[in-house]
Amino acid sequence: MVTAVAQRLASQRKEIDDTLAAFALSPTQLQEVKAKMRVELERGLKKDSHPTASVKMLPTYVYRTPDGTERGKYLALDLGGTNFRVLVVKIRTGMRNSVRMYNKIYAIPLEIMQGTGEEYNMFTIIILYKLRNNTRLPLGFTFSFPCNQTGIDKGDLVCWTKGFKATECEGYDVVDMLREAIKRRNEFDLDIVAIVNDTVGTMMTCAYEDPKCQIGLIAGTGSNVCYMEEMKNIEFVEGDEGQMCVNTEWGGFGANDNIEDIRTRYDREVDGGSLNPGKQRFEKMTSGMYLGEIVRRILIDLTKHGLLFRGRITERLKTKGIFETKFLSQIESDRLALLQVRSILQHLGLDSTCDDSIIVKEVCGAVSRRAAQLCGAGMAAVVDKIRENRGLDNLEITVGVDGTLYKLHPHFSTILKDTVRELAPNCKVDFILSEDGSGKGAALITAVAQHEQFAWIDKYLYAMRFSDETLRDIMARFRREMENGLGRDTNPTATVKMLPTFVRSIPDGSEKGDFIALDLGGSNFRILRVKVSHEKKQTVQMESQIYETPEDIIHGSGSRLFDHVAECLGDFMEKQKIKDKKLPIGFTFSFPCAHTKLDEAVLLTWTKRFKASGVEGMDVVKLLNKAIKKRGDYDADIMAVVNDTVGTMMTCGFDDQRCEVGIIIGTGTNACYMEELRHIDLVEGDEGRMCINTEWGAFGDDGTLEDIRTEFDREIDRGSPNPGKQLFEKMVSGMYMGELVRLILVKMAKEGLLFEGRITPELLTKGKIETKHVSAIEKSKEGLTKAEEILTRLGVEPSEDDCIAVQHVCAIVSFRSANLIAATLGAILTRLKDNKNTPRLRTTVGIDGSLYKMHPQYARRLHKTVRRLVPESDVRFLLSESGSGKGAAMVTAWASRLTEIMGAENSVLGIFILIGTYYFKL
Ligand code: 0WK
Ligand code: 0WK
Ligand code: BGC
Ligand code: BGC
Repeated sequence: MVTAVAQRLASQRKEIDDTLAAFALSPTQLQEVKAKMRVELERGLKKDSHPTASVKMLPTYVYRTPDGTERGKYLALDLGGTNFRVLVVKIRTGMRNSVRMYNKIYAIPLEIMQGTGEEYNMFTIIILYKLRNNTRLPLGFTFSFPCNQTGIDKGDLVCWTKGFKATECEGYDVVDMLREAIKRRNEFDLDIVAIVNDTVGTMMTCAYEDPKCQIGLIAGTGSNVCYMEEMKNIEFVEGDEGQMCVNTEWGGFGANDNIEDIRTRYDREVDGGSLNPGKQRFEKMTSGMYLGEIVRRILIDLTKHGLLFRGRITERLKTKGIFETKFLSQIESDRLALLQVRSILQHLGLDSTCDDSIIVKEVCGAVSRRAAQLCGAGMAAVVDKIRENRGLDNLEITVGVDGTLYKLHPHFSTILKDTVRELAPNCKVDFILSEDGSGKGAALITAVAQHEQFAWIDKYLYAMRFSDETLRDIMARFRREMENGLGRDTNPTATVKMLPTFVRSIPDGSEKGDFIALDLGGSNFRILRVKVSHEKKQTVQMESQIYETPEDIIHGSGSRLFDHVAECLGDFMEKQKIKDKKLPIGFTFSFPCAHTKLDEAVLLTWTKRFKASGVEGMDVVKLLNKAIKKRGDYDADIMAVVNDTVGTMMTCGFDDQRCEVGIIIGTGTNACYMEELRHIDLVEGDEGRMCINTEWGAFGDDGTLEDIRTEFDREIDRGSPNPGKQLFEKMVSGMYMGELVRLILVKMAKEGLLFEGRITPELLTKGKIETKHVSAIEKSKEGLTKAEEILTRLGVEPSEDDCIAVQHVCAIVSFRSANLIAATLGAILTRLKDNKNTPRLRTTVGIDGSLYKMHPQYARRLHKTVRRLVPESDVRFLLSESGSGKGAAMVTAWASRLTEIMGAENSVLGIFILIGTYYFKL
């Protein structure tokens, strides 16, 4: 009896061993697998055999691993593994580990994975739409399927694998499909810069931490490897220099029946029952999508033979896919007692004995062990290839790994590593797990690609990109110009005129009254009524009206110009029913004026579009008073003339007492700040401060910026109403930025770099590209669409790449402007810091101007560069909401009080007030 039971058990044991023996690969067999894999790697690389190779060796157009220079913010899509993830990745340069990520995981319904291509694309878009605020970011698309790439952002899907089978996708460019679908939906724009395989994303993610990482392995739902191959070995891709990452797609290994000797009938059954029979044979022996299914089929077989579960095959056991690979990982875990194995089997509707559990564990072990060994053999082929590529006896290299099977299975990684060590003894191979997934890697590739994509433009316009070192040099140069302007001896020849404004402080809250403010010189001529009152707290009411300043007026005679101003003022006072009143007027006149006092300002030179004759060298207050007198229908008292920078500083100073700098970045550009009176040689007195109008627009008029001015800047200047003047302004301000871009595009088109060399009369027309177009093209969502619209209007029939390139050209030109202004502002800030002799400057900068306000990225770029150039400062940037009119009224209030005081000089009360004010104000 006993012998019969023992015999039965022994034969059962033998039957089980025989079944599992097919999964036990001998070292020889593994060596053979390694050798065959190696042959397939080579066949995949060769021009002739590539088309028929089972291991496809697909080029990825990724030429290097990260070098730490990558930076920027990117969107990443990660599709094809267990989860569909969307990420926003922020990469900062300098410290190697500075990558911030925000991600969201979405489940992909089966009906999408196996529906139509349209449905699958729509699904992707709906997810992206949820992130529409970020869609302006360049996108790196991790697409974990075999793609025939012809560029970093071009890839035809060779075939679906794993659980995907969406129709009308295979053979099509995945990026184009998504772009088309987005266009059709027309809800947001997307700049897909790169498509990468998950192995490549994983390699890049890990290489960011370990530069030795040159291989990416996925052991997850699917199985695949990529590595950095020598360009000269990739025969079907042009070029012999350097390296390119190759996506092996080793999942296809065996398609030419060369591993039939080790494939078991269970493998064939699984293949037969899969979505893609005959394909991905190696993957079906090694990856998480199939291991569970292999086990299930073995269990069925053993059960059929009465070797398991008392020969009872339950419905559930017959259910395909019921035995997931995660159960393997659980069952094989050493920490799991047999009882727990039984409860897993219970959960699968299998009533098992302890023996059953042991056998199931064995089966799982056999299947997963083989999978790990096969991957190890494949990996050994890859590392040996790399070692030989480099002509080394010994290779040290790192493999970046990801995938649930590798991460969750208790033994998979160890067996894999052991196999590699045995089969590639000359290679010391480290494995690092990708903590962050391939999304980070995709963002790094996007950063590199974007750099590459724009590298030719960056090279072309390298003269417009400045390192911080250059910016600091420009800062020092401007600082010197400031000192020249302030010095009595040097001022006459200084280019940066540092004009005293006779404004001695910012508002202190005591201002009150009813004023008129004229605001001339920016893009609009505005007249304002400003009422400052003190009920509970100081409040300001403003009413304003914008008036035309027609071309013929600003280019005509000075008297016509001031007649026009006087006429508009009359019209405004009419509408305000104050023609009978003589309200104090503050005149914002946005041009360089030499003041002798607040209400005496001689125009030094016209800038921007203004060219009215007979005004330069004249006191503009006198000219305006004369025009008003000539009318005789109302009386006015011009109490102060202020530059728009001063008006802006005063307007912002009304809300923030720390404000001591005013900047305009609009049609023109300029800055003022509060300087110590003792440093202003041209003005008497040493006590207190006075606001200086720097007129930084003229920086460089003496040639100090020739080394950074480009041919485009010179062309702008040549075509301007004031050649040789305002050279700094012409490099940075709104009046010229659009034209700068146009000139660059003309040259690039002439050299065939854009629009296939198409040059149209519109493109050749001065002023056809305005700065508002530059802002629109750099706008978040619809930037590229705007580019297409604007370029189409110029008749150049732009391609998608043309639009992206033009957007980058706009970015370079506007970035240069923000950087240069950050440098000159930096000089003012360091001067304020030195004046105050403080280790850390805390100050507020009031800003206005259409370029700063309208351009989507300008403010952020300016703030960032200023903080980098002047780290020892806390600078608040305060946008002037109400324009400089309010500020002009503040100055007028002060001027009026001064006049009152001067007027009362003769009266006793007057003297007391004078003393009082002196101590608290001046
Ligand atoms: C995480 C990566 C993803 C990859 C996945 C593979 O971010 O790109 O596809 O690993 O592992 P799986 O999810 O298929 O197990
Ligand atoms: C609005 C101010 C005005 C200034 C203008 C500059 O009220 O004084 O001249 O900003 O910006 P722009 O209009 O030249 O863009
Ligand atoms: C795909 C590969 C992918 C791998 C891992 C395979 O099915 O063909 O492109 O890298 O799965 O996700
Ligand atoms: C003028 C400045 C003015 C600036 C901004 C420049 O062209 O010279 O006085 O502040 O434009 O409007």
